[in-house]
Amino acid sequence: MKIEDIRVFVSCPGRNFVTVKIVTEDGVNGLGDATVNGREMAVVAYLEEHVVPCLIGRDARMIEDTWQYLYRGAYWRGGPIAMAAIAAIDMALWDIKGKVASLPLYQLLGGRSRDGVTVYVHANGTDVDDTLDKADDLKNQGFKAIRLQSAIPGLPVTYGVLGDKKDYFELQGNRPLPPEEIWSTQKYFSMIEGLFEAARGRLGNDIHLLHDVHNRLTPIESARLGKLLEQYDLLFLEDASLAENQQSYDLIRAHTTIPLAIGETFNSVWDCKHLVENQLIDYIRAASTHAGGVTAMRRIADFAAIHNVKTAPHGAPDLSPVCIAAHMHLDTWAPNFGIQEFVGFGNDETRQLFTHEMRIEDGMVQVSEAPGLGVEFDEDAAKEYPYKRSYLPVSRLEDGTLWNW
Ligand code: GCO
Ligand code: MG
Repeated sequence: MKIEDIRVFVSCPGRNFVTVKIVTEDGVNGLGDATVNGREMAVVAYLEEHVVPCLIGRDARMIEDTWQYLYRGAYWRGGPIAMAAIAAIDMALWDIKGKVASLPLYQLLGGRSRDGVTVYVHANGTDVDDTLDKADDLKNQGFKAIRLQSAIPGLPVTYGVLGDKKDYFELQGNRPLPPEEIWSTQKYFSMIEGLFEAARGRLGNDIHLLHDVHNRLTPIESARLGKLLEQYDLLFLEDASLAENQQSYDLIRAHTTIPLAIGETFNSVWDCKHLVENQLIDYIRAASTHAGGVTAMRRIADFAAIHNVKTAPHGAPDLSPVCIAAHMHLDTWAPNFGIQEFVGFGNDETRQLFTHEMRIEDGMVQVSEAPGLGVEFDEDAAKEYPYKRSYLPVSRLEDGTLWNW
């Protein structure tokens, strides 16, 4: 079963998605997601110039060997661009294998381990009351876990807070140059405990609460935050501090029992090694698109399992429905699955380009039973939504110093 053609599409149904389609000589096709937010065209060049020519004519059934060929076989290993390219090829080959076997991906991985995929959704508001109004609404819709983010008083904008924008697509889809945002740790600390105190008062204890710091704190500040929020029983604290220096988490862990989660920008199992091996985190949040596809996610999940770490894959709107489907299959299978981040299946335009049968029931996503990933991509409709350059914002301290993402 030879690979006959590999096509790369960049479409912007509100925000950019890089989609790979592999076609075999037997006419079976598979889809992969290679979207790297704000760096989309770098992945396209990597794929078209350095990956596609090497794969034409290879056996589409050899998923593992193709993964090793692209990763181990390259002198310049790893990094987000190369790993997104490998990821998309890998997802598409798993999609093809599922279609050939007439089985949904989760069945190929080992079958179902649970009834459905419990998700955490986002409530973000312009102040504490607004955030909790939104959280209340999500709770009433049946969601069991909610991530709370509130605008920081005294700062002009807060990352991830929608303000007057109707959704993440409107917020993030059209920034031809990176906007600059201001961060103040002091102002953040003046509101964050109040948000969770009010949340427990209003939402009760029968709901999981989460919070994302987006790496804005130093390790000792994260330790302080963990201690402050411990009493509000968070499911986890996400991206408290950067883990470029993975030992930073030794320090955070030494001070607080708050469960810790990280990994949405990790590119391989090596990025998780110290954190997982030393049980410094409780949830690993790697994403299929950025860590090297289904093959890599399976390896990370198994590695995490033997160290009592659960999986909680990234689910932001810059992951296309192809990646979301891959996650739902992995989550349905992984024995050590924890929770899945979920922001819906995209705006109307995205749902027109990517069709699937995933559905939400009682705070859980039910994966599609269609063979492979269970997503179809409308190539013709995609032409109506061409690529538009768009960046994430840049963060500075109040004195102008460039700060962490
Ligand atoms: C999340 C993430 C996103 C990221 C985005 C960057 O947990 O949802 O932190 O908000 O910032 O995916 O591309
Ligand atoms: Mg995050």
